[in-house]
Amino acid sequence: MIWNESIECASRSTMKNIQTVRLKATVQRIYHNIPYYRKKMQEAGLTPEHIRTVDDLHLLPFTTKTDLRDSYPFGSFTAPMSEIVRVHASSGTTGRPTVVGYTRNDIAMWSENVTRALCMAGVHQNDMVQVAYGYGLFTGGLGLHYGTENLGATVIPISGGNTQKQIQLMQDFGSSVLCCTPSYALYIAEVLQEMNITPEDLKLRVGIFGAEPWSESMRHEIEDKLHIKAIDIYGLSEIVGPGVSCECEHQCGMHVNEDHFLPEIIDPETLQPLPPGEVGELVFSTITKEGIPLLRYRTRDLTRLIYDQCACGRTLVRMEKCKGRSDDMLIIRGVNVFPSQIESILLNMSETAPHYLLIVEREGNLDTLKVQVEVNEQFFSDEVKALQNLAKKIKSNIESTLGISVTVQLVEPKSIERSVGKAKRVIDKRQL
Ligand code: DLL
Repeated sequence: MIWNESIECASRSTMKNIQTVRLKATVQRIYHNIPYYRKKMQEAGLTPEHIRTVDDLHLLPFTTKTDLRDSYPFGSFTAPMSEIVRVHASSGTTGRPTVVGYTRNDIAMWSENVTRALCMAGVHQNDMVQVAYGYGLFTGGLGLHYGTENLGATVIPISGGNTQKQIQLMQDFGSSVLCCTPSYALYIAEVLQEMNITPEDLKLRVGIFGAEPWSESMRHEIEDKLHIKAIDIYGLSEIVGPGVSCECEHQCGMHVNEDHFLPEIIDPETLQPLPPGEVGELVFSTITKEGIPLLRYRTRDLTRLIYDQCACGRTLVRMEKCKGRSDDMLIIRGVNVFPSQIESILLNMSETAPHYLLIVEREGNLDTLKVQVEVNEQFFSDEVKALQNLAKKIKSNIESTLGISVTVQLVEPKSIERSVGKAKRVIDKRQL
């Protein structure tokens, strides 16, 4: 089912007209309410009148996380506090959190987008949706919650953690949809196995997974273990939370709700827009938000946009699965390394479990990369020689892909810490 067919299947020219009207209104709103952005526009010699169509978007200055931090907590809001009905915040790893305020209309707009995402994933009113994303300042739990209610399906607001109880409710309530991070989905699969419960004992059909990068190999792993269709959902608190984009049942890129969020791809070095189809940094402008609209917000996420028509009939532009973040990219001895590349190699080997940790250190002037990976149960009981050979094989697979030397440390099954939210896969000791 397509939730909002007239928008989701609109022609490019209709979409551009909608975007133009909304972008112009947003530029006015921000110019007249946010001093730091007005200053940036003035420095670029711009007034709102210079933005005549959506094609003029590239003229506008960028907004960055630093702008939001500097205006902490409410300095980027363009609606009076009397109209703000909710705040969320992203913790971030350094510095102050980023605070996002929603008006009543913003909450309705967010729910509409999450409902579209659920329909893209093949969820319908009769579904029982277990929301195992965290509830609270993090947008995952409440975002999926409101979208599910808006669709008319049943929501189980269990939040993250307490895995045995998650599984018990899945059995007792017959949950058909699971929403959580992909790393938590894998952990749930592991606990199911320990409890001797098979996917056939459950009614799970669809998983809606996001909030962290995950590879195609990880998708296959989850689909095989839980016997579900694993759908990728994307979003960030600064823009709205989950539901900025989501895959449809064809699983070939996430449809961006571009009547609300305008995507662009730029070269993170030169900051120039890149031609359609090229990989670069994703930038979003919100064009309907009232609480905290943002123009050209740099997400740091790396992906590409796909403008071809999708088999589902939606014309909404798609963004490819994120390759990682420009600030997650490790530069090891001058070579760019994405954790997702290593993840794919490990997941394609039958002897290893999908749990790993990358540890980067500096010895003298030389960067070193250690890959800790869990060996799966059946293989671990094998002889030492076989383990040594396995470590060699992993090392050579990684080295031939990345072109740098690594050390591989095999660790016992279940020894790498599991997460119920976003997984931490990299420890970069060089920054300490
Ligand atoms: O993670 C919102 C969300 C909740 C999305 C639930 C999907 C599901 P933040 O905590 O602000 O918001 O983190 C946003 O997480 O810039 C990406 O780097 C990463 N991210 C989110 N979804 C995906 C995804 C939520 N599907 C940051 N694939 C973003 C890869 C993702 N990375």
